[in-house]
Amino acid sequence: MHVQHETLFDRHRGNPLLTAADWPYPINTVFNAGATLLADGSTLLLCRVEDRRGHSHLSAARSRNGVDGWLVDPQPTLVPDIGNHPEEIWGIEDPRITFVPELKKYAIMYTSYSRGGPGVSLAFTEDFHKFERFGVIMTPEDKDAALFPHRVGGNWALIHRPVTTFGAHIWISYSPDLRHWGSHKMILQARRGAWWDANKIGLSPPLIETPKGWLMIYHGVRHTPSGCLYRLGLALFDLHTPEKCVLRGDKWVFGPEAPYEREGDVGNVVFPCGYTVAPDGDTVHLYYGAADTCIALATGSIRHLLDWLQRHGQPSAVNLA
Ligand code: BMA
Repeated sequence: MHVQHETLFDRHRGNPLLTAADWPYPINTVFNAGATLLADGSTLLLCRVEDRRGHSHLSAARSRNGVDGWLVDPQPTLVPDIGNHPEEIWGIEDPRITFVPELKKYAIMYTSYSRGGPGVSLAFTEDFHKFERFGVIMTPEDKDAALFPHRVGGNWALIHRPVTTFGAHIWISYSPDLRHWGSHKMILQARRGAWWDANKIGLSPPLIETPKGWLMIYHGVRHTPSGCLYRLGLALFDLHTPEKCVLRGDKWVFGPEAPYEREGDVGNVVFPCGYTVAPDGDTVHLYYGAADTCIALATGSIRHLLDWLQRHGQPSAVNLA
């Protein structure tokens, strides 16, 4: 008997939702979009758009139902501002959006591709038309960052993924004012050897706040003789002490299978940067870049994800030794 693996995310039958053909101006590819619900209940994707130079900018696409009828901004929405921000010289990539009720603004953490490598930049917006840039908040090499929606123990908090000679692991940092960051702590470590998440992991979309804790969907990168494999795993962090990993699953839960995930500019990549939660408070719409070429949607249930972690997860301690 062949026992199937549990399916935690269902691909939308309309996938891919957005491709270069949907763009009002010539582009190479569109992928890795941040996502949020707007005040009127519609969905906004802030898409990473790569031009034919190889540089990326961000463009907004809006839809009533988050599935179809996308209206893409006629011009790029947020473009590198090289004059004021030389760190954006080779483009801006992979945005993660967090609505911050205290500020009544959306925070956007994105990768600024500088001569020194990728760093983490922060910008705020109220409407996705005008943006206020805070510049680089984590120096290269660092990426895969997202802000928490509210303060934790009085301080702002952010997840990010600095790269050191010791590997690419997930860290948390705190700030009193969103500009000065410290109290850095590694919170989730890449495994070693044959594991699907060996050597290099990173936050995928922003954390999902649940009564059980902060639910993290993270990517693991497996280097194979025919290239990298990007897959997703789950971890849960303590609600009040988010540096404490309460549960981590051993197995990946979503990986490249569909043709649009297998083939593209960078094949075998699923890379979500955003999600929205439906009015039922449980259904999560995960928007992901597929093969660095298009944007796709998979749907899951927060309850099922937590339930899976409860059954398959274990506490995971960081080992700095
Ligand atoms: C990562 C990021 C993502 C990209 C992925 C696969 O390092 O740069 O933007 O989707 O590689 O190429």
